[in-house]
Amino acid sequence: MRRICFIILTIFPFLLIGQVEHVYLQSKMDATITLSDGHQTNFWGYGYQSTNPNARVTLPAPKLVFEKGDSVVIHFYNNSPEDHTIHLHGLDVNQVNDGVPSTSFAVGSQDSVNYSFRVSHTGTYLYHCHVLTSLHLTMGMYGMIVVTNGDDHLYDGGPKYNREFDYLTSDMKRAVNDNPLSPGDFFHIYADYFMLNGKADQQIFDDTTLSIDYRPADTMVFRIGNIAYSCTKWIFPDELDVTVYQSDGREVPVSFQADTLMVYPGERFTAIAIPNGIFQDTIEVEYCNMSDGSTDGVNKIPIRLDPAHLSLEETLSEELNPLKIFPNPAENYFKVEVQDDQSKLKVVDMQGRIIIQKSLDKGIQTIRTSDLESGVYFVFLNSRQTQLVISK
Ligand SMILES: [Cu+2]
Repeated sequence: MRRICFIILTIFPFLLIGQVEHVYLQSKMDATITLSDGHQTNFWGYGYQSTNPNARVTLPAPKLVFEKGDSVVIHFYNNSPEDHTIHLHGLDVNQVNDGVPSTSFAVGSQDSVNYSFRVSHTGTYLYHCHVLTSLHLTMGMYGMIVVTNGDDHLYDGGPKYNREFDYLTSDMKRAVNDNPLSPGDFFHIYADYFMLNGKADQQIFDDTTLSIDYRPADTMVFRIGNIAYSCTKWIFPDELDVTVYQSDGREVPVSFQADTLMVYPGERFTAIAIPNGIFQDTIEVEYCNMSDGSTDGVNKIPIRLDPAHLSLEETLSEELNPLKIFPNPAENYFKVEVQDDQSKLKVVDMQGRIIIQKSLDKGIQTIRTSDLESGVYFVFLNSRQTQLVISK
């Protein structure tokens, strides 16, 4: 009877509060990953449970997305020969569901357990294995957890957004991943390979889910988590206004603008980014060694105007005539390809006044528009013409 009362008291709040979300994860230790230089190495990880025995685990693990107020049950099957856990990093869970083996329990080979908790705060969180943590982290057992407000606000009364970009930085010591059965002194991991959502270097440019194709009216949320041994320094371009609203799953007392943002191991930030011009650039992420502060690696996230936005402009322009200018909308300059020496270029405003008049030689020429006010203009190059939008 006492046991039944205990179960009712434990289970009942879950039935009452919010949606109950069930997630089915498994762990495996037989996966491989191709690094940015083509080298193939091993990783261990989490993936969704599947009836397919060849189902893969991923690096990072699947991103788990919940809504504030949800009750969550993670059904975890350890489909590997060693112990693992799921530590719910930063979430408000009780001790038995926290995945630290010494204070809750380890999950043995081929065992299944449930982790139950309620997500009470919006924000950016992590999960990772907490068995021999340094070894199991370099091997890849981590993922991100996002708790949304269930609408287009960051949190009740917080800013609205229309785009979301989630970035999890991590690293590995390649020699350990190459030979995890002889990890050596794995209490002293010195990472030498640095990742963003499991990708590095050119792989990031090749992955369209990582690059940022913005539209001028976008308000983007950046969710940034760091599960690396290194601290990371995020350097944002001038044309991006970045404001930090949440740190480690709580609203900061006063939101603050950030040109750069340091994210230490285990830290998470949620920020809003708004483009303040038309530009093409990168966000630079430096990986800094926690022992001596040296920069051991750099990854870059490309950011540019949505090509769909550009091609629409270009398509409209093409229908009228073949003159192309770039960028358009422009701020302080645009570029035009001139086919003949001594070509005549004119920029005319909506009232028909000639604002710029030049003779240009063959080649790609840059036309300064710093003196032009925001608005619509026409650009004539000899007999061809197109529309120019100045946006400042
Ligand atoms: Cu593990």
